[in-house]
Amino acid sequence: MSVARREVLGLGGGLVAVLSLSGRDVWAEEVVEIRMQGRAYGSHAWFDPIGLLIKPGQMVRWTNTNPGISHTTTAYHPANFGRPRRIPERAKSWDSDYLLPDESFSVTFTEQGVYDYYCVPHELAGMVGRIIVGEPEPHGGWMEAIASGSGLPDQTLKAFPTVEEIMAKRIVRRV
Ligand SMILES: [Cu+2]
Repeated sequence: MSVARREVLGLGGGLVAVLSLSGRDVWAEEVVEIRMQGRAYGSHAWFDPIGLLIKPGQMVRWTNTNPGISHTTTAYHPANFGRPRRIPERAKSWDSDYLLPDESFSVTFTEQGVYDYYCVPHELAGMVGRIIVGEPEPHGGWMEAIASGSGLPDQTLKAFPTVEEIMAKRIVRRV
């Protein structure tokens, strides 16, 4: 009896979660969730959603929902393995280090702009993400930095959703 009830509640919860992922509601959430997912053996791995538009002061929480596989959320920043900076100049870098299944890592975003990040073991498999905070000016320095794409492998660059797509949809998913 209690098991059945839990299943029903679980279904309902899933429905609510899907609805709350609609673009309009993400602005109302205090914490926005990104799931780290993948297939067995790491042959394919991704962040869901891959693109996100949030307001300054909102928190993003990554959770590894991939059984048996570890992931990271790591900002493109010289502080992380000397990678090129692809976050706003005044923003703080982050690196979750390896998250085991069911572990989470959170970042609160205060500086406006575009933030690109990746998963250390799955960057070449296209496991990257882009978060836009606020409404960045179209001619700001960050836009040029993103456009130049210096120092990233082609297959990684191709995986990012465009700034325009994120601005239009607020949430971009690839699955
Ligand atoms: Cu990964």
